Amino acid sequence: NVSDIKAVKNYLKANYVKPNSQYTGVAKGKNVLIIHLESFQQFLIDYKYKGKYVTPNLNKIYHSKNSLSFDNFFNQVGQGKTSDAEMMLENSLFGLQSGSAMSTYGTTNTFESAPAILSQKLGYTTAVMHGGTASFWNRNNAYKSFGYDYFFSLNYYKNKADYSIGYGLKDKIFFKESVPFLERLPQPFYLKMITVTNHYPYQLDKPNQTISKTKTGDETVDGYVQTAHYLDQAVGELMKYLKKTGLLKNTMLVFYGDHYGISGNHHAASAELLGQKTFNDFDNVQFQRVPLIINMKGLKGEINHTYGGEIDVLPTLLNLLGVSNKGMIQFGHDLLSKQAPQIVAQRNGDFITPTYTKVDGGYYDTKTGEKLTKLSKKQKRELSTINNKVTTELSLSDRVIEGNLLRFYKPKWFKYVKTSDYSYNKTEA
Ligand code: GP9
Ligand code: MN
Repeated sequence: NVSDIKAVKNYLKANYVKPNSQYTGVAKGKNVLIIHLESFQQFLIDYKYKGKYVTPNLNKIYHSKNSLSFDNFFNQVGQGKTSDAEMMLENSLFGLQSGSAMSTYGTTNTFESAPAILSQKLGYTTAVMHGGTASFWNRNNAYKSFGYDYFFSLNYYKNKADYSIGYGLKDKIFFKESVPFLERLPQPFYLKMITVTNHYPYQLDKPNQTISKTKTGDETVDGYVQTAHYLDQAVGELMKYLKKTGLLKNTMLVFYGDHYGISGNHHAASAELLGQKTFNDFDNVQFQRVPLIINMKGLKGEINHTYGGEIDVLPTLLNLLGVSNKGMIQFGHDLLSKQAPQIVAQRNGDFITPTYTKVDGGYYDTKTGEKLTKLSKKQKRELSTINNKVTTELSLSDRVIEGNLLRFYKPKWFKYVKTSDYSYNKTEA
């Protein structure tokens, strides 16, 4: 109820992190194209298998002088997987301890999401393109609550037997068939394109297997380099198109890996992929890092080592677009801020900071990977502060979602989204 939202507002106000004014508005008026790299892990960047780079296109974008590439960026999803990533990126609200927030609360909750903010503040046209079925993760309803103008799901695409694999259209076909929709999008647009081919168990038809499988003997791991390579080729084709059409000149690209691909149950295979003798829970946290790459013509790029996560993407993008998120209920902060707290909460209460990593209840030294068994008084104090912050933010975020608290509070300028204003199916009038 109303007093709950007051507690949330007071906490966020007290912990507000000032965005980096050097970057405020540098992307103002640009299109925003979010490219959701399904199950794409950071270790793939610059990774070679049998002397061949697995992801040459993304490597090039990662190292570009116009890219802000975050190499200490972590996924923070829970059981909601892709939908938790979407909930975080669109709202800077965490997914839930169990289940999918987007499925359970996406239809009925009030949100103040990226599409609504950008359309109300800056007149953006907003859209999602995804070669999967519209109802998966309740997207067809949640996107209306988020205020997306358009949602091009599988029923908008030409689909034939060998066009799809796993959860939807193969990425190269998806990107290619998205072109007519992209071309008709009024600018400036905020567009999210969701890929699927690089998804467990990483199957791919022979003609598309253009890099050999790894030989760890773990069949759900050995296909990963093939589907990652395929996704990278698809990204390469999309970049060619964006260059040819001039869209690269006026579009800020945001690539992110939504969560890990190889789960924590494949330590032996993961060790082999990395050429490591041992591989423990701490190694797995490093291994499951995902990339965040913000690429835009004219952007002063760098490899940015700030520790952050998916909860921080929206505040970072809003600052780049010149939109202040002051007074908004967002649990993340600008990753470019000099005051970034660098505490990356995990949905289960674990966390990563530049000094400490808490995983499965154990503490490690983030720099050395050494397990901390005897904690000094100072370490105990620091760790209890961090634990406190993590559990407080997760529980406040849960209260916002489970209590649907945004219906009690909005910034003055924000107009609540009416889901009945949106319809996505071609057949709907
Ligand atoms: C399906 C796809 C599922 O639309 O997004 O991805 P997942 O949540 O399983 O990673
Ligand atoms: Mn996913």
